[in-house]
Amino acid sequence: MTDPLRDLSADEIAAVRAVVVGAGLVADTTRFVYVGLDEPGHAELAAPEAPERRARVYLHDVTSPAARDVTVSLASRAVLRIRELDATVDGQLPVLDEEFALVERLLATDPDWLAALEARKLDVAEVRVAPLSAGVYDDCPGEEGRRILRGLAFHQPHPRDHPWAHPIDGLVAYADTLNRTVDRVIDTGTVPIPEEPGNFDNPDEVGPARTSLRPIEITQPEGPSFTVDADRVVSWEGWRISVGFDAREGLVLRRIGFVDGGRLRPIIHRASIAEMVVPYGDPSPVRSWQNYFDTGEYLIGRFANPLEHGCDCLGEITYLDAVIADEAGNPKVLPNAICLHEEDHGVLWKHSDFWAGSAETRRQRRLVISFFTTVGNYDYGFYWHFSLDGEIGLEVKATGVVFTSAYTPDAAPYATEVAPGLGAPYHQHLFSARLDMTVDGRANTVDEVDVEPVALGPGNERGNAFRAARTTLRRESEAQRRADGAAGRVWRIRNADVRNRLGQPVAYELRPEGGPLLLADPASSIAARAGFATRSLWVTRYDPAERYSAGDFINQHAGGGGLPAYAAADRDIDGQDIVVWHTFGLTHLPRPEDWPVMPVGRTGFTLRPVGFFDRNPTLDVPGGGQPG
Ligand SMILES: [Cu+2]
Repeated sequence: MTDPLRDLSADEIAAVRAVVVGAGLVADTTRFVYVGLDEPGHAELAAPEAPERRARVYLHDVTSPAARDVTVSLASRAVLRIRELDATVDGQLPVLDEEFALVERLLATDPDWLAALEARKLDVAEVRVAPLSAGVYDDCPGEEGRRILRGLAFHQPHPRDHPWAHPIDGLVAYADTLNRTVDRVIDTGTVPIPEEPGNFDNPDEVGPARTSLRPIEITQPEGPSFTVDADRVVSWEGWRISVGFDAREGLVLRRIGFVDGGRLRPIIHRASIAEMVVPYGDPSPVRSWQNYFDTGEYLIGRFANPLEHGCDCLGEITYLDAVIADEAGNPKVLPNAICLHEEDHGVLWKHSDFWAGSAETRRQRRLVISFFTTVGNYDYGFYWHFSLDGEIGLEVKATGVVFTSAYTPDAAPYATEVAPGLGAPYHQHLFSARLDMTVDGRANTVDEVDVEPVALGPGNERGNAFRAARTTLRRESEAQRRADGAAGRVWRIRNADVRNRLGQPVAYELRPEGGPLLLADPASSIAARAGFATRSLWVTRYDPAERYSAGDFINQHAGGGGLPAYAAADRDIDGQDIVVWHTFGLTHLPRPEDWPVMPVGRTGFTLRPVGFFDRNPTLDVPGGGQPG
């Protein structure tokens, strides 16, 4: 049987388009904002008959407020459901590709905008405008129900110049992309434009390339140790992982399991980054609205980079293409979007024994499944790691160009001067991992485990005692937790019905980095819109409709959706089919070293087996450096 969870094929995307067109839902002005698999839920997958193959389609009209969330059956070639979206309640569908250039074009003929540029002695032809999601603000009256993007401007003196080096501060414009009008131009006064260029790709500016680096070659003469089958199931050293890709979430890994004692043991049914947000911390009136939900507002998957061998990935690489829909609803191949490779990861275990005279070392390896995406000024790499010892990790790499401002005394508490007169406002990159857990089955329970000292007294006369305090999170209201590095806090996802040889419940442990959560005030607009980012951990009862951490529709949505709404039901999560959601991220105080292009900053989390195996599962890894 073909995999019911496989990505939509190019043929299926074409069929979805034909069904939607046949149903009369598509005019010349209709755009396919998103087309993706409407995944069969757990109950459907468990049923004896094969689940219905469905797609979900977001349709937007570029000339009217009509927006639809459509479900299509590929089996019956029919529209199953149409949800008409109400912009005043649901907000707007994600930002379109074609809107990226639109804001700049609308502004180029606006008298107020031209006057503001004139006052700064700037030629409009040399001014680039970043098309930025608007958010929802009480002090922007009249925007409700309309499709708004805000624009911040940069000077580009020549076509190869990186405009980020030359922010035109004190100026912002709000545009209505549906009515193609400029709502407001706010000019708080001329601020000197930083002049030093930031062209990291120009040898005349950065100097000649160093010649001291000698080649590193990674060779695997017998090829990698993994295989990928026709359904994109990767098999590697016990691991089984189905690799999927979605225009919104990017990489989606499904049915992650480990073959142990000849038996495939499930661990995670589905893992993805269900949302991410980049809130900025500068209260300047021209940019205090800056918050980008790169996943829900821009759809990071569709901007996946074509990866290049020798640059993005080194060694023996397997690339997979991804297929998404373009804005006309036609299939579009993203070549080399996904990279698979196996890498050496230092020492796995080692011991030289004083008594037994043994001296053994084994090397760690990991399987890496990754993709890179570019959203505006930033580039993000998402690297899932699977190790020989059963550990799962996600490392997110943030690189690219920091968003910039003019560096002024007012900005000083909220930005770093990264080049003369050039500021980089403080901001956060907060990610939400959705982990549909199936540790040896669907019935899972989460325990919070802290280490805590024991008071000196009877039974602890020397005061050396400390213990692990376990608290079972029994309901959704109890499962909205913050990381606590000082307590070594972890969350153990266990299966109470399955025990290891020691009688302990089998478990995987989520180990957070414990960086800052959302720093914006709880009463702020962004705190309502990014409620997920106010907690490190959420656990919810599985519901196939609960897919996205900030809700289905994010762009200009007033907030309250996603995790806070899902968890409001306060369902029982003890020994149930549960989903674990983890917020993690970077709080970025830019450095001069982050300019003019930022060395990769890293964040992520790990999931580690705890009593999942009966003992160290890597005793059979051969020594001597290389097998054979
Ligand atoms: Cu950053």
